Amino acid sequence: MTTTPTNTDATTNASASLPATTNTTLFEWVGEMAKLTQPDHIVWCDGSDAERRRLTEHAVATGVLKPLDPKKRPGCYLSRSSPNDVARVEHLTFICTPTKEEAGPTNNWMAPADAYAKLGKLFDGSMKGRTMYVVPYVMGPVDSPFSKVGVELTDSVYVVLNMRIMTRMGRAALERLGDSNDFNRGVHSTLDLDPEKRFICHFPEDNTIWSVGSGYGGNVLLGKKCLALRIGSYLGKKEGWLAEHMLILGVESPEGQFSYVAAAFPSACGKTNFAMMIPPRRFKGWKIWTVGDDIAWMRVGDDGRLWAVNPENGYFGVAPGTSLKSNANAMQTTAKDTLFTNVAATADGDVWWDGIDGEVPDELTDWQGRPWKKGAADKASHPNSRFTAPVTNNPMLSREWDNPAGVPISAIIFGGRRADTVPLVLQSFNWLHGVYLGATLGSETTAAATGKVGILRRDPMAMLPFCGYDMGTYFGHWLAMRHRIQNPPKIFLVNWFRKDEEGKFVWPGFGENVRVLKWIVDRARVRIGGRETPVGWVPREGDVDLSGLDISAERFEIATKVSAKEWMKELESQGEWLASLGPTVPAALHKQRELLVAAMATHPDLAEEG
Ligand code: OXD
Ligand code: MN
Repeated sequence: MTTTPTNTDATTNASASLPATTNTTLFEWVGEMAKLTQPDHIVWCDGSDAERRRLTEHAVATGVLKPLDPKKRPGCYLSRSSPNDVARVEHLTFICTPTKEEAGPTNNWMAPADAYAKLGKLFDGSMKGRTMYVVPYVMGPVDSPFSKVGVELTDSVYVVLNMRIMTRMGRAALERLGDSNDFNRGVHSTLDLDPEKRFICHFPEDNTIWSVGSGYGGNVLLGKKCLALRIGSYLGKKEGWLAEHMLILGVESPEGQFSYVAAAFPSACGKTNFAMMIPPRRFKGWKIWTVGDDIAWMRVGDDGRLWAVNPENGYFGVAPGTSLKSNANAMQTTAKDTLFTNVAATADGDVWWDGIDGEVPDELTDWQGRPWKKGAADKASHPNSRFTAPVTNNPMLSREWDNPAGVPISAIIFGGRRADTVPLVLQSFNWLHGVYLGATLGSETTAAATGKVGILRRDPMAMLPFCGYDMGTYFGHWLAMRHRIQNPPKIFLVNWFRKDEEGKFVWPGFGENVRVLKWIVDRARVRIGGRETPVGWVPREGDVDLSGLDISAERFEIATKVSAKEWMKELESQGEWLASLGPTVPAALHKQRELLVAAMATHPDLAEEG
């Protein structure tokens, strides 16, 4: 079945716009999917401004988007999702590899034939009376060998407009694809948003993603979590690179020296804020440049170093908590040409969310479009409300962000939210130990995420919901990468969230984290000291520049303390975690743990701490 490049598609009776390609594999697939979903119209997206204006007008006319005040938020719109469709749905997300073992114990699995049959039934006629948009896109700089092409077929104009911000979308993608059949095949149909008919299925062997029954970001903007991470990690294993849930930033020293780091934090640990961090005034001359805030694709360069690109073109960030204090660059980034989802609206045509600067207004329209009064029990903005903003709005966007070669990574940082045990910063002894720190990464839940506070959830490399294959095999791939990287980045663990005995945060966080980042970069360049502990290197008091910061030597010691007692407990829990992942966890990681236990067990502190 082919869709021919004519104005009426002979095979489906759908009217079709003219595609700018002669790729017959692509036509055949679009035709096949159109035959299944039966749209009234097929629109090939070209990514032009005229198209954006036309689709935005259509979205406004049909109530999908609400324009905001053009003076307060030029080019900005608000969208409200169905109240039952406000977040990623991990329990409805499946990896459809031929065997369950390939998906591993941390993923939901469905046999590919069963998944195609089940979702095929849901897709059958699902676009009747609707338009199918053909959205070609590139993840990564258009001319980069790192990059991948995807095509998403969707019946949601909201998806098209978001994909236009989040990816390099349209004609450039078709040009890059040419006549190749190497593209990700994504199909998305909104259906009636019944959660019983909601599935996000990944077919790594077919480079295919099928998503039904949702209209929410992470489930339907298929380039992001689905392609760039789940399918990406699978391709990375196959092709010898890494697709990671990591921000990428550049640190510029007062002397103008640049160092690049990649960092993985589980959701809700302030990744976007870290990627856009503004150093405190006392750290004059230091600048942080954002390369990416969520995903890093990393390959070994000809020089034997690890090079990273950000495959995305926009930020799909959590709005609540974003303010001038926590992230002034994000505030500027979202000042124009931004799509907001599920935030509250003010009477004068602006947006509002919990934690934004200024007084809470007396009255708002809440994220469900209902009148809201100050002091009401329900939140006006949904805790997972979002902004979709182009990277080019970011005043601190790295000039390297679109470099086809990427940026050379000097340090990899893993971080979580831990009230105890994990020091402010810890440097691994070597790559294997660093991979161990990533594999056992954990973070404590916040109320926003689960309703329960302080439960430790292991989230290896922050990839638990995003690894497209078996976790133990993924660790093996990380270890194997060491043999390809002659000059590997140093690996660190950080924790901004340690508390004292009274439950107060020990470290001020936010922009002050640049002090830790400086130590990390200096360690990576082997030009600053540290103290060796049985579980890694930590800074001594004089190693971190604390000038102008009101933190006593005692508190810095609490922040960087490695307690033998806490670590013995931690190592035991890490052992249980690794065991729970089954037989594919590399023996080297188990051995690494045994070494750490042995080193800790003989540590004199253990006796002292009692
Ligand atoms: C995200 C996430 O939305 O990690 O980026 O949950
Ligand atoms: Mn993320």
